Amino acid sequence: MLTADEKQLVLHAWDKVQGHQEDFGAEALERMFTTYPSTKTYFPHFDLHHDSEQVRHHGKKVVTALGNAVHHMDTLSKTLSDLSDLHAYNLRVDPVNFKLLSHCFQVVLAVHLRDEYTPQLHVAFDKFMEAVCNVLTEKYR
Ligand code: HNI
Repeated sequence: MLTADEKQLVLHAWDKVQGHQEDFGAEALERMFTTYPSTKTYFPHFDLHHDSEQVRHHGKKVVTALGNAVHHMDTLSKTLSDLSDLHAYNLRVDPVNFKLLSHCFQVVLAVHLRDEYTPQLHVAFDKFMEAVCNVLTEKYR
């Protein structure tokens, strides 16, 4: 559970992501595909090369969904219900992969926010991503 202060930290930090959804999302995906190549198996229909339009477009969708979650942290299950259905019933992404993307997205934040990505923001963001991933995998069984 995020404390009220942690929620504020995440919400405030999101101002820095605003406007960079596509860049940050594409970078997080590229890091995930490069560092954990098995994640590429879910995207056989994508061009996964650097700067691929498909990856950029998908990255924007993922980060936009995260932004929606940031703004509805108290109702995450409801907010992410459709995405939870999609990942559990249609895509069947093995839940271990969510931690990998979550880690890669945090690396992107650390790289771009630099000194502003404090240990306090790091823990708050980690808890937020864990909450999102829990919702996205809660319908698996
Ligand atoms: Ni995920 C589609 C959000 C983790 C594989 N995913 C989406 C879409 C969003 C999304 C948004 C687009 C839905 C739509 O078009 O209606 N995915 C998220 C979020 C996370 C996440 C917020 C975790 C933080 N997805 C993952 C992971 C994998 C993954 C870890 C696999 C490694 N997602 C997919 C695939 C699709 C997808 C595959 C369909 C892509 C396509 O367009 O064909």
